[in-house]
Amino acid sequence: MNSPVYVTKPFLPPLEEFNEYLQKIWDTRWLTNNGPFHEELEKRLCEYLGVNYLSLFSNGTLALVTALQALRITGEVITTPFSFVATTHALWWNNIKPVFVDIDPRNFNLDPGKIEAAITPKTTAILPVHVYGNPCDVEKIGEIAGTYGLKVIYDACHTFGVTIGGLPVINFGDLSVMSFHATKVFNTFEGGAIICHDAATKKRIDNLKNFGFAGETTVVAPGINAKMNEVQAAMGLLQLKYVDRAIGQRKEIAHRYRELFSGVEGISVLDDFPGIRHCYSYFPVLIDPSKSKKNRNEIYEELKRHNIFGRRYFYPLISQFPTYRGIESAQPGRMPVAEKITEEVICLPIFPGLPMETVNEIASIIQSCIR
Ligand code: T4K
Repeated sequence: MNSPVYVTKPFLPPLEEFNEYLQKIWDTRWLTNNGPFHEELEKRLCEYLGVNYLSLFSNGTLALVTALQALRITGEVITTPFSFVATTHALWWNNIKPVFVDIDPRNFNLDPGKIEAAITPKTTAILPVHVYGNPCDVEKIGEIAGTYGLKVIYDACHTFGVTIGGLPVINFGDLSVMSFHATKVFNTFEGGAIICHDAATKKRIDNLKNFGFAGETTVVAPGINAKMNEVQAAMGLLQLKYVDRAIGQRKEIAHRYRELFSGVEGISVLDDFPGIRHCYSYFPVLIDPSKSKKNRNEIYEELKRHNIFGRRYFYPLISQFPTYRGIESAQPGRMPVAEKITEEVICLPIFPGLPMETVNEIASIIQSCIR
């Protein structure tokens, strides 16, 4: 490959269109703190995503930290080790103990069958992740939460416009948190959001992201500065115009990879799940070392030699990082599925504009490593 091919490449709208928005920002001198583009984007995203209440954030991590504060989560929270480290960091920033539970081999999400055994009197919530945009078993998780009186906050940072039987996945649970980082399906350079179910909760979240201010002279909580600015919001408004097309292109790429890998022993892919509208944010494949000439790490290196930069999302597991490995639930051998998947997974390049010839080439390099 002449120029590097990364796991993703942010979609950007035509610069002329963005300039029109910038001109308005220059004219009004309204740069942040609930500016007109911020207000419009909240409204437009609610419409697009099919939700009633959404608060924009400067990034997904601060949205996660704030979501936990908004519900006053304390003690222990059950979560997955198979995610980006920000999921667990958000607990740490709130002085909450993460309790890691294994994942389901079918979708790599928190395994609901293993949650109950991890509940203690200190457990207050469950923080699952819809990894790669594939929905968790929201019904079962909801049932467990109901039985034990736990809150559910979904890390929905990989989902955009994903639906289950026509219902937005981000409407399940008490809160859902999204990321609009540059590497995501829908990006505002950096950005994020919390989705909630009622106006009072939105108000609390909006206060928390603005230092805890509830009006000009009252501070009701030790909030943080996590506001989305007008340049980010303008980018979001423009991205909305193109996002369906972008998801369509991702879908074509995912389908092509699947075709190319179908029937190849040693490599497995996740298929589309029935009844789900996917957003194809990542394209993970698993390399079975017992059936492949080269293992995942060797394939990762081989791709790099061809100037192709897949990523081992999520390796190592969060529970294996030095900062978290001392926790009881993180001990080796306790999460056999996650420990296996993290050694076998590699996410391949997928983004709008990735040429199909490149997809073919990536698949053929991998196939030559397997047989
Ligand atoms: N929860 C979950 C489940 C998440 O996945 C994330 C973020 C969060 C929470 C937190 O949300 P944020 O606070 O980030 O909004 C990236 C992203 O930085 C991170 O947002 C994302 N998850 C994570 C899965 O991936 P890195 O360290 O892999 O990023 P980086 O800089 O290596 O970028 C990956 C590739 O993308 C590069 O090799 C090239 C390409 N790229 C990247 C950027 C930033 C571009 O072409 N242009 C760019 O501007 O973490």
